[in-house]
Amino acid sequence: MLTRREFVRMGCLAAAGRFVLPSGAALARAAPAGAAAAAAGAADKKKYNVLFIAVDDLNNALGCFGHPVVKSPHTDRLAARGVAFEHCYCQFPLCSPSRTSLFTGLRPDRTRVYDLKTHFRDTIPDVVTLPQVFRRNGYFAARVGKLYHYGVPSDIGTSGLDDAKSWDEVVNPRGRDKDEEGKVTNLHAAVSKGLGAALAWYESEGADDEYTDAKVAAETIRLMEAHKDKPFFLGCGFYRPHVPWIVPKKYFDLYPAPERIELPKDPPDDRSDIPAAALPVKQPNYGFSDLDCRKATRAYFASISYMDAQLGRVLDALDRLGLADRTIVVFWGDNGYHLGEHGLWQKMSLFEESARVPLIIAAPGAKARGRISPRIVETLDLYPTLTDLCGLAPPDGLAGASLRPLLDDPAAAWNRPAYTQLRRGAAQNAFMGYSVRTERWRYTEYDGGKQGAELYDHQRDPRELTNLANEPRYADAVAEMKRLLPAARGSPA
Ligand SMILES: [Ca+2]
Ligand SMILES: [Ca+2]
Repeated sequence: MLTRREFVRMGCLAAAGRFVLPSGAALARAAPAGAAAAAAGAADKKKYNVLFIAVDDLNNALGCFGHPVVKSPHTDRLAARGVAFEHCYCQFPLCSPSRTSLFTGLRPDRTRVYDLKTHFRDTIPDVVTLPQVFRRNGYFAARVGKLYHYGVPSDIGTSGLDDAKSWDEVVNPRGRDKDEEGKVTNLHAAVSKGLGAALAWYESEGADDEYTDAKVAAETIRLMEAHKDKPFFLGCGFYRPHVPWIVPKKYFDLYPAPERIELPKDPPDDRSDIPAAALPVKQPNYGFSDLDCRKATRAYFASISYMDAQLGRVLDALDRLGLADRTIVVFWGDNGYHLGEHGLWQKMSLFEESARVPLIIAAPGAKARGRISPRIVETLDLYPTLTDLCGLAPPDGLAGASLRPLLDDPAAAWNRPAYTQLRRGAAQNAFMGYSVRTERWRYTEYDGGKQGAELYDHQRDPRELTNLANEPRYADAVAEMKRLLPAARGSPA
């Protein structure tokens, strides 16, 4: 008997022409132990290209993960070619700290980048980034759009907080959306929040190819065409679904009227067991009406579908150029995104919706196709994964692990937890929150527990509605998770 979610997931992958097993749990039972190790042993030393696709503020609302409403046919098509990780976590639910951790392979307490201003070349000047390793091995490395941090939408068209050592060439597209920022419906207009942090959208009238993400796709395709005959590491950084949600109207029209968009149905007392430090915004849903929340959700979904269509153009070009069988395609999000769970929006929480990000890896030569991995992985695992798949020597001290065994057997034995942290408060009053996620539990402590702790049982409570941290009968689980927590800080420098 399949759940609805599994059915949806099977349908979208089957539609893409791939056989898929119904769920990670079923895969775990079906996969013989040791298969992964044997497959991993057959290392292919061929030089693969890497197409590294970053998507800003994308959560797991995607067809390939069983979302009942969102239309993402091209992301689903990519998932059908490889392994989709439904439990991948960012190391810090904010653009710059997350991306810095991913590109250096180090945890935030090693990079010491916790905000949107600090550059890692000021804190760890000699670190060798992921694209740098490829450059040093003769690859052409280039970036189109947002790979390292930059402010969206303010820095669109600039290099933002880029790292010159990482790239041979950079392209900073700028599209019609930049010229239409004044036309948005802005729910935060009254509090004059910057447009990069406001819930704001516009059902634009332009053609698909006029917007920044279409130009990201076009420039990525141009670079693939120009460099198809030698190994490349090509970063393709999409901007949507980061706000402002300015995309063509036809993508809004893919979705039901706002009145029919569903909001999370949390119990009224949900917040009663949540420590204040866990909530980035105290007022539930910023005080916005249900209808406005539904409109915002619809605009987020429309932006996903627009980004997805641009991804489709890049994937088409990959096939047209005959690059698909020698290019590793990685598709990742830098942080999750709340759409009203616990009354929260956007990011900067340690709840599942903010800490979890989509990750899809389609690697030629890997054994699994169109499968979902239930294992717990981290975005900083991408660095050792790609050096492993491409046969390059990684620098010492990376915090992650190669996901290669899971690309051959998505349910292979895997016992690594995921860590996500954030910083609350300003200057002297700042403190950290650390969260550790295993397949069963999420445990979070703020200021070493002084500002609260949370334990959620994902076997019974995947929406994290009941905090068990103070329940005596869960003392053993709390103790076990506390034992894992110190590793969140990473190994000493
Ligand atoms: Ca982001
Ligand atoms: Ca609760």
